[in-house]
Amino acid sequence: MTVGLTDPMLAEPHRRYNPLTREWVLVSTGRTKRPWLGRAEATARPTRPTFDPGCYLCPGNVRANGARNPAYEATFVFDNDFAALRASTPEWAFEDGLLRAEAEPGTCRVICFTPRHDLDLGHMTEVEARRVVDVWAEQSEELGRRYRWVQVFENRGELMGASNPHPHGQIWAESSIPREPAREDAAQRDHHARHGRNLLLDYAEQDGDGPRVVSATDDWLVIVPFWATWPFETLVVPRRPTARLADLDDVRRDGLAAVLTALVARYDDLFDIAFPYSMGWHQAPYVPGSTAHWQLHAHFYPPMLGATVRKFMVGYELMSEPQRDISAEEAAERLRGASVAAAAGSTGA
Ligand code: H2U
Ligand code: ZN
Repeated sequence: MTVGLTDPMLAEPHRRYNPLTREWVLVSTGRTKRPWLGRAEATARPTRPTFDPGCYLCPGNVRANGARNPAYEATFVFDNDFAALRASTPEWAFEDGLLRAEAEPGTCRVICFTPRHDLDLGHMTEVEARRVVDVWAEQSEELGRRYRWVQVFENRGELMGASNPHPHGQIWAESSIPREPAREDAAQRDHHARHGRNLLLDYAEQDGDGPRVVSATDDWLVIVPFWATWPFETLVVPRRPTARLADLDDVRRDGLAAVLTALVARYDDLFDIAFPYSMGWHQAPYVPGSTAHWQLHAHFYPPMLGATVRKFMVGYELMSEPQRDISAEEAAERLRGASVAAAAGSTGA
């Protein structure tokens, strides 16, 4: 028998299940009464020049390894000069009792989203953001011909380890399927085998018009997932079966560009800071066989609880399981209430 979730139930500490990773998260909403909550005094966002002669990502500038960037006019992709994975790594595997290792050939690239040093996804026009979507898709397909896993991601802000404010992201491609996508692959595969349907499409259908929705169009859903771990975590998911970025047609790519700029604008408006986050795409691994079980999606993991208060995944979270302090429903409500003006303004809408 299913018992309906009631507010009094949710007001008490409880655990929520993440069907994508098959892990639990502890939700302790009573802690929202702590004094740091509420909009902080507006902290002026630093304004950057459109071009910075000292920036290693701006057009025409020299990078740390001495290479010079071209005078690019839209997006620019280059091999990471300090790559964590190398295509030249020879394959090997080692096993001796409990000691196990294997070589990991791969490739790391950097994607400059725009020549403009001062822009970011939240302040781009939809045309500019659409170019980023196209580059993500093209790069994924190209690398997917050589590697099983292609990870597109962006670290935004110093707090998330971004080394430079110039709008950029990264792509790492590798031979193995790493932990997170391996878990998601297994969960989606099992769900599909059991129900003949796609896990995230089922989720979108069940939860796509409820209190956790941030924004929704015919093609896209932005939602604080029921099982969100990070305070203002969101999931961006297409509403129709889609395995990879490259499967998106023109209309859905344009739609995605609009959805992404609006989402980042909302994040920035929430506490009036350039909201730090790590975002990344999970798309079907490039392996032979059916991709019917896989649904393309992006995760946004921002660490902030307030303008100056960061959620640390430390003691209990590291040792036991993740814990969150505000409910997914409250986070969604606040994101819905945040303004998309920065994004809308840039298109003149
Ligand atoms: P992050 O800001 O997300 O760290 O990405 C920037 C990447 O750019 C980083 O991985 C690379 C760093 O290795 N990089 C270069 O490839 N060349 C440079 O001249 C500086 C930084
Ligand atoms: Zn720059």
